[in-house]
Amino acid sequence: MAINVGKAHALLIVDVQNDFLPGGSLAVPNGDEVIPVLNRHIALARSRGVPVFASRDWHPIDHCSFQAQGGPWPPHCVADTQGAAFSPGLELPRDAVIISKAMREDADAYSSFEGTDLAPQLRKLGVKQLLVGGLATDYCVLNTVLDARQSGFGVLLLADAIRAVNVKPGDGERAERQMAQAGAVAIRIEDGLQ
Ligand code: VGL
Ligand code: ZN
Repeated sequence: MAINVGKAHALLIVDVQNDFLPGGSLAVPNGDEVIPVLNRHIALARSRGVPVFASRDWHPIDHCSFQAQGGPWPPHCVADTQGAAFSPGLELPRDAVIISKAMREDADAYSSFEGTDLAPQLRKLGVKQLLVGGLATDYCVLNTVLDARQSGFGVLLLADAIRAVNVKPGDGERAERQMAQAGAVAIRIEDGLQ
């Protein structure tokens, strides 16, 4: 299954931030394993002139999703902290478009489309299909992919460049099934994107 990457594609890297990586406050198990795979996709995207988008969870210090406010999560990805920074190992191009989300204290947003201008930016560039990878499979990747499909974008899910939190065992696999049901096509690096 050779897949030609080019016009009408964009690469969307979801939340590859220090707090979601080993040692971070909300570490996704093996989250760091997505980085070398994503770097290969970044290199391919750059060689084809494919735009690269990177979303980030960008919370205020008293965000409603934090346990102190009754939310489910430890504090993570507080805006302008080291924990919210992209992994230094991720080779983001200088002209990558950064999409910040969940910036309001009273609302969470797992999807990179929610409360952002991602969809209009993609449409303006003529993007029809997204290559999506990052963290975490069962939260922000899942919701981003479902919104992408609802917004009419095709999705190639980079299945070897995602990892799950798995609060409940099997959450990641369930999320992958849900994305497939919504029409996302799972691909792996060995499928030979070119
Ligand atoms: C995420 C939990 C809380 C994610 C963000 O990026 O998947 N997960 N906030
Ligand atoms: Zn969050």
